[in-house]
Amino acid sequence: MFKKILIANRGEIACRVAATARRLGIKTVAVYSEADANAKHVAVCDEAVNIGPAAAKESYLCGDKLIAVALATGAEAIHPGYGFLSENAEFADACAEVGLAFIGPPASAMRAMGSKSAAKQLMEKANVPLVPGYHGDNQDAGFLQEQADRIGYPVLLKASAGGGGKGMRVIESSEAFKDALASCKREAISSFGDDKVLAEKYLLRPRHIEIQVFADTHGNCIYLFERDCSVQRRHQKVLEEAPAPGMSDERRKAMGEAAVAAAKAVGYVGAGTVEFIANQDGSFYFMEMNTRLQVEHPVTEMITGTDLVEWQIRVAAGEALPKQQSELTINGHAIEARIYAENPEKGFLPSIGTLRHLETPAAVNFELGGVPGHPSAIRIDSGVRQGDAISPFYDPMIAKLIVWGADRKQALARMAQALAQYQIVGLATNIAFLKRLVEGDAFATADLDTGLIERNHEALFPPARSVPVAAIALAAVSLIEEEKDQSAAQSGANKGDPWGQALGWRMNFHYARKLAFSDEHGKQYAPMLTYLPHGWHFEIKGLEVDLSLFRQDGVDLSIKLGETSVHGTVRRDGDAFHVFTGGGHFVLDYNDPMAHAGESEAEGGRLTAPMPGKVVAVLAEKGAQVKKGDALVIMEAMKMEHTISAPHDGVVEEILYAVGDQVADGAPLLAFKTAA
Ligand code: MV4
Repeated sequence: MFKKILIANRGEIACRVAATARRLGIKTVAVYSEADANAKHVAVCDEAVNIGPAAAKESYLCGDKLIAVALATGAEAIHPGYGFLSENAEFADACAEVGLAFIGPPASAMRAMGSKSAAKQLMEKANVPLVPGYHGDNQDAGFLQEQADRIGYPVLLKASAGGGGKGMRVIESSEAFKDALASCKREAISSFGDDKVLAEKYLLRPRHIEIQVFADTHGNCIYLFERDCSVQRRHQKVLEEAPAPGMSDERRKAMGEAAVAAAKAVGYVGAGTVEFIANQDGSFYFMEMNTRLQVEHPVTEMITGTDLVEWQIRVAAGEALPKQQSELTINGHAIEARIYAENPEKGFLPSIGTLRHLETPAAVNFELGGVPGHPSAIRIDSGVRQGDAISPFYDPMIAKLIVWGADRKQALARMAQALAQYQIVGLATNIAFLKRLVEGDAFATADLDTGLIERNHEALFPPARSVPVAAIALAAVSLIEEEKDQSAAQSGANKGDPWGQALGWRMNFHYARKLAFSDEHGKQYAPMLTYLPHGWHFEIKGLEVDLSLFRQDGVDLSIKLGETSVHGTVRRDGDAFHVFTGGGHFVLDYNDPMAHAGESEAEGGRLTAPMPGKVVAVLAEKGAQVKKGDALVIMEAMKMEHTISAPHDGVVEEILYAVGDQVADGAPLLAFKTAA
């Protein structure tokens, strides 16, 4: 067994690998870019070495640097994680050349699965089922059209070198074939430098079902059942679960054996995933093989009681697989949700920023975990902690939330509950979206296919709703209590002395207060609170009730609102009150009447970045007189350009960024003064 390994990755997967290595008594070497000097993966490893600038091309993707660090630190093996160099055959070869074990498959297996069409030809020989189609070398337009006519429409054209949905065209009829082929080839050559395409029968409402396989160097190859990853958005997986709903034992065995045949056909060793596309009737076809450990591997670990990273390390060290096929069984059901720093309301644009507050359901549900003989109910794999930043350089995943239940229904309920307990302040997240997804009928009834999110768009993107009264009351109580504490502290009163506290607020505040909040959509809320001996009289929009605070533990408040008791957490971030209650997260901006006292009433303001991105053009100069609608700054985000224009006639007072600068979501781009 290895004594020391280098982890050639960052974020949650680097932490995941380090956790297993530690458990096995293997020392770990972390590598990090300049952007990651204080990252969690650096802290959890035994040693850490800087490998260069933030851009992955100059750090995490530099195979030669990684190998040099491994040799210098005395590591015997390199774990590549997923992404970066994990499926790079040249890197695996380079490791072997200097005597380092690559904790992954042989380079030859990666190469064999690298080309979609060549892989499909190999699979055909190995009797792995393929979608009816043509995946040969003949690229003559007339010949391909004959093939498409033979397959029958709709036909799907795919770039042979592609993957992840790029370079695909659905063709509905023979008449449409020629133009679609030309357009598909243009995209293929510009995206992959190779215009080879393959043609297949286009499946309607397919499911994505993948099989985890594992092979060792002793000739053993087994499958660890399936994962259903049908719930995707633009080819990004959103929810993954194991086992696949509706899977029969026979079908599971057939898919498992097909996956093992696929792995054996390319001399596979280590952890791999064979992806199938399945029809609603259960018929299935080989899509591709991922020659790495996958993001969603924890759901398989939870239902099989295995540690796949341990298996990877043992296999790379030459040991036989820890279990045989007959020793593996499925226990319960597991679901994974990927929690991302992204904004579903803004087309899922990444949200860059700092995790100012991070409360995970693991802490809340701690007592559920660790029951002897049972998998823990909740697992969180994350590479970030409170206070860490999500930077624009890497994937904006915050965490993987994985829950286990005795059955799917229980797992689903636990997922909804865990999402309701997740509290993040500082950046936009997809948590509310995930919650709607797991609570929606389509997912609950397992009506799965790759179009689920698009088909349920209305339910998943409901119109903005008003902030509930309970959340407004929590924010109001939190604000008033905080001011009371401050004024008590300022007047030197003893916090434990009720007279000191009472005097504190009686001297400083009116008998009644009207507060002004606004929500993220600009909607105004103006609750009025009148002091009573044991609380307040609370009025908002015609509703009048008594309100009292009956328990406060830091940011956790319990209030009585009329006859109902309400519990919640209120976290203040500047003027923003983040209220977490009833599984929802509401942001109320406090319009503090004192905060702007003394400032002039000057009309003017700042224009802010609508999303994180890069400034690609500055079209106005400092001091320029501009007309309403004039383009001032152009930003690029997600490969699209966004123009920031003058909101009124006025003067550009200051430009705060230059071309090439990276800007965070909401950052002021320029100071602008509206013409009088
Ligand atoms: C298909 C298909 C329908 N019919 N092939 C998309 C990515 C690539 N790995 C394969 N993909 C598809 N191939 C045939 N013959 C539909 C998809 C597809 C898809 C597949 C898996 C998961 C999500 C998907 C979303 C859209 C389309």
